[in-house]
Amino acid sequence: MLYPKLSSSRALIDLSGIWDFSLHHADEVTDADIKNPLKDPMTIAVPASYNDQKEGESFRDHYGWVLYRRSFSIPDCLKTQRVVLRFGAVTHTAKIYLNDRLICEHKGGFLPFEVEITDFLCPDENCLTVAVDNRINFSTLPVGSEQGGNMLSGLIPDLPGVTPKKQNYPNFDFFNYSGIPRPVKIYTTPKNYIDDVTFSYTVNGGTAQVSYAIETVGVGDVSLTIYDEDDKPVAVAKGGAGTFTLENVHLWQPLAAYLYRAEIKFDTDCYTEHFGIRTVEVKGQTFLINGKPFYFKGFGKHEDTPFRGRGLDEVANVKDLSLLKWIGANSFRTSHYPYAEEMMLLCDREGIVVIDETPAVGVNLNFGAAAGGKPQDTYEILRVKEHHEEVIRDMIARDKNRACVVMWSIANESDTTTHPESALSYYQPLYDLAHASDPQNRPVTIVGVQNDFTKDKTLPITDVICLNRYYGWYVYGGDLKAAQQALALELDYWKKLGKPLMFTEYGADTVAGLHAATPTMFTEEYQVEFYEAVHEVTDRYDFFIGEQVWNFADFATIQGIMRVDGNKKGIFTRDRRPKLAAHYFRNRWHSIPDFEYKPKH
Ligand code: GCB
Repeated sequence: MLYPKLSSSRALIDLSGIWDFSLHHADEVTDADIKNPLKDPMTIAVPASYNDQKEGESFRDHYGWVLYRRSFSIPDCLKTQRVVLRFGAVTHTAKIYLNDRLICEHKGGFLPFEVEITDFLCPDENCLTVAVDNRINFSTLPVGSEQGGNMLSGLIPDLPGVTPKKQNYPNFDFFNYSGIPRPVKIYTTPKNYIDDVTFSYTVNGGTAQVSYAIETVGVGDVSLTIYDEDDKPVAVAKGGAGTFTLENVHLWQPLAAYLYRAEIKFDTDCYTEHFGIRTVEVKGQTFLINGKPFYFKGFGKHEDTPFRGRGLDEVANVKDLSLLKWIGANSFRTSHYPYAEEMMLLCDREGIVVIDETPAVGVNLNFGAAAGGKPQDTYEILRVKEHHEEVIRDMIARDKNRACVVMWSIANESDTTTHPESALSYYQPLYDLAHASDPQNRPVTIVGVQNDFTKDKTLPITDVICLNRYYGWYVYGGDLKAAQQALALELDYWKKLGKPLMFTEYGADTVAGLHAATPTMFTEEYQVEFYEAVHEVTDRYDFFIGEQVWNFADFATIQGIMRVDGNKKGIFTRDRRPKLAAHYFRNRWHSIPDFEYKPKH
């Protein structure tokens, strides 16, 4: 799906601003709810999660539907065009009404969707209502517990006469921020229009052979001109699909981005797509970018800032990438859902390497909120398979042209060891689907939870073994010697598989400002010693090709006895102040090259 852009043939109207808003207390939204005026509407800012915009527990933790409403008019000069309403994301389920008529529904809180509204428009004012449901359960991604109990506090007791508040029970460790977190836009196109653009390529020496496919609707001729960063035309092509050659190709490199600009024309429509050229390949136990062994230095992140929750915050995005560079990092993972397109475009421009993750988190009924009692077969009980296929396809369709994306993560911390065969038969087709959906055929991974790895049949099918490991925190907390021994045992095991391995998470909760001469858990000194201890081990293994720390910054979670005002594993605080460990990493990462750290040369 194309990102909406202004061009000589397309207009773009941003509906960001203050909308009317109300909490809805019934299980369903009816036609009458839509036809009647909102009861005592509140003001709410879009785009942003709503939860932290007003006070009160019943507001922040609201369970179920909310209604957003605003009016708009379309300028007369655009009325001969095709008009499209587009949502960057609505979390988690959306029903879109225009002038009281249901025009679109969407499930899944982290990917864009759009609907053509040309024929539904009124001549003057139009009334747009967006109903949003934040309920999570066994059929949603991320997964919510249906048994009650949250990730961090275990099961809620069921006692006669006690009525616990109605709430979501996330089977994941981040706050269930809800609403309209990404921009709502209207764009127009001519009646004959460009619908999608895809690039893939091979690089041989200094020459790139680029294949392209332009999807169009209507009748007309397609042509494209490619410009370099000096605005010089370097290739032209005609027809809806084909190839062109780029001589002396300027590659997109980590931290040295280079983007070509494709000006695409179809009949009277024009669209501009920027794209970088770089190759990615897993070879033996190395991860090659542009043919050279790359070492991942960076973080798992969250879209999480004060007041906005998970709402698009472009200032925070720019700042975060600046801090990434300051600390010597080169990459991050979009844990645990696809991030806003604006962030992906920014990473393409800034040369930041991205592992792009679906919202498949909590696919694990023997861990967290859903755990309790005897071991269960997650894949027999959950009802997420089709939706999981959908988010893989949609994420790849959205981000396929982004040079910054070097690997797809199709899930975080699924249960792969309680019923190893069930997990394998669930994931093998999804892994194949991800490969088949990607025109650039990037590596595909499934991020593994700390478990009895010797039983795991799923992780070994992936291209890079990505592990979340908490030796020295959840396992052997406060005993870093034992943590090192256990970690070495595990790395010795994986080494024999013949694939590259990296950490996609490792970390220790740390309260900023808490110090101790003799380090203990939660102090800033312990966080530094934790990382020193882990690196002493991982640096010994050549097949260990990357370290992504958990987490870039402290972030909001549901309340629970394991979290003091959120998850505190950040290397930065939530307001982006460095903890002691940030200076440790700055030292370490600026002395580790992006390429050829492993295997050591
Ligand atoms: C994990 C999860 C992440 C949590 C983290 C933690 O393994 O993938 O979502 O926040 O552990 O801090 O416990």
